[in-house]
Amino acid sequence: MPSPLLAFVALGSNLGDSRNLLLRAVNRLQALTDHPVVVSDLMQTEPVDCPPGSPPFLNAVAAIQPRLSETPEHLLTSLQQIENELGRRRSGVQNEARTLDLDLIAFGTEVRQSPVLTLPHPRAHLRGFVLKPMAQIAPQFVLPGQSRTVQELLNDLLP
Ligand code: PH2
Ligand code: MG
Ligand code: MG
Repeated sequence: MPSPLLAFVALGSNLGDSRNLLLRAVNRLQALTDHPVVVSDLMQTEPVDCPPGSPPFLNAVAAIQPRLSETPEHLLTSLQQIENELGRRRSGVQNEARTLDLDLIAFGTEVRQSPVLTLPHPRAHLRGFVLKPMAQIAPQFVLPGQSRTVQELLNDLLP
């Protein structure tokens, strides 16, 4: 069997009841696909590039098998809708504490460079808080444009 096309979504929260918010977000992701969502453990991580004093994050990565009609742009819109419905408010401060952040990391082999969407996520391959949970569910996945697997990228980050 050829491997199915998968989209990867990074989940993050460092405001409010983060565990509950991430679990509710996973439930909402399940409504976007006809196949079971695969989710990593929820992992507590230190804030990276956030304002001083930012609370720790709870992060996870989910893999979904998009419906045949699904596009990266439409999936992104659905993710933003879930963020908003679960209480995301934006003040304009970069990387401020947030109830829920849903980032589209990859959509199969799709590559995008548009004002609304960059695929794969431009910093995913550098971020332990993405690579560690992603390595749990898709260690052999190669992000488009990378030559190393997610597990290898994670190993490179570890001391
Ligand atoms: N998200 C960011 C910036 N920094 N740090 C951690 N640990 N987890 C995140 O999800 C995160 C971050 C931008 O969205
Ligand atoms: Mg983010
Ligand atoms: Mg985001």
